[in-house]
Amino acid sequence: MQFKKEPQTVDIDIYLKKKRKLVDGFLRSYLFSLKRNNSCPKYLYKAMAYSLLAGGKRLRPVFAIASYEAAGRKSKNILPVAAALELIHTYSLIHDDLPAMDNDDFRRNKPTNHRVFGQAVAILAGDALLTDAFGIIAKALTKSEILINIIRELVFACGSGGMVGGQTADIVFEDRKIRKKELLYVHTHKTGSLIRASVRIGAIMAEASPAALRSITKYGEKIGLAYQIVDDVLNVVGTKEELGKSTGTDSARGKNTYPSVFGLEESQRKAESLVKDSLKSLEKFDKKAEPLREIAKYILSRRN
Ligand code: GRG
Repeated sequence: MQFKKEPQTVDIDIYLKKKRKLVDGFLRSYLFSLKRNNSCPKYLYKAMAYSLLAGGKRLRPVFAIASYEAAGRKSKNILPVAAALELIHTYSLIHDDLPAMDNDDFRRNKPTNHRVFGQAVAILAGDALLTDAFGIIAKALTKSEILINIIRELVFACGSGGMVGGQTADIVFEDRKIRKKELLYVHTHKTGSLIRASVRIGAIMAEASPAALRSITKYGEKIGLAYQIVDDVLNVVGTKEELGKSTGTDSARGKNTYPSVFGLEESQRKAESLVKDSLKSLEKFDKKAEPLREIAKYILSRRN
């Protein structure tokens, strides 16, 4: 989709690069501390580091940082919390790729974790990343009531009523015709809930007003759904080289996706309309929300 070219206050490519560098720096220091304290078995450490440093886009941490900035804060205190979101996301990808789930051989342009380390270690690496994420958050420099709210957000977003619920529904609904309401549940939970939580956590950490938090939540809901619709579309029209993972896998597995239910064009239209809505929800924000706005547009044009 082409948005009207307006004078850009933020170069989104530079912004994303800068924030990814910060997140990567934190992830490396976290891995270094695992290595140094000797209580994490070397093989487990290697499996965790393999997937964590495989070169993801770091979008969930960037969402949290951009939302924190949109709500008026600039301190580095958000960084550990933001990076912890990447641990959770990476855990979900490792488990999602397992033979019992999507059975994928490639992720982030590399063989999947279980293909390198075996299923048992891959499962455990995912478990360790998920658990350590909460350990990192518990040490974040913020008020204890804010910490509790952040943890509550994540439990809600990742647990049975969030990401794991969405993933379960996705698997249970495979190979049967799905209702549109069920497809919406899968997408908003499997992918949308962690993205929604990422922007909410940035705003909560910035102590945003209730009205600002509501607007950012709306942005997160729209953009979270748009993200998975675009992912579905790319699974059909993308290339393995660009995406770093196999394509055409959804239809081969009989998965219910936006293109399989609505067709490609309608799916693309829905993603565009969700991005428009997400931008609308930020109307009351000033230029500090420009990165959030630009990320929303980037999502429609992404090729990986
Ligand atoms: C609890 C056993 C158990 C499993 C949980 C929750 C879960 C498994 C899987 C999550 C579902 C999932 C992987 C959804 C797809 C979301 C998605 C679009 C992934 C790709 O994210 P990107 O594009 O990838 O941000 P990079 O590689 O850039 O991080």
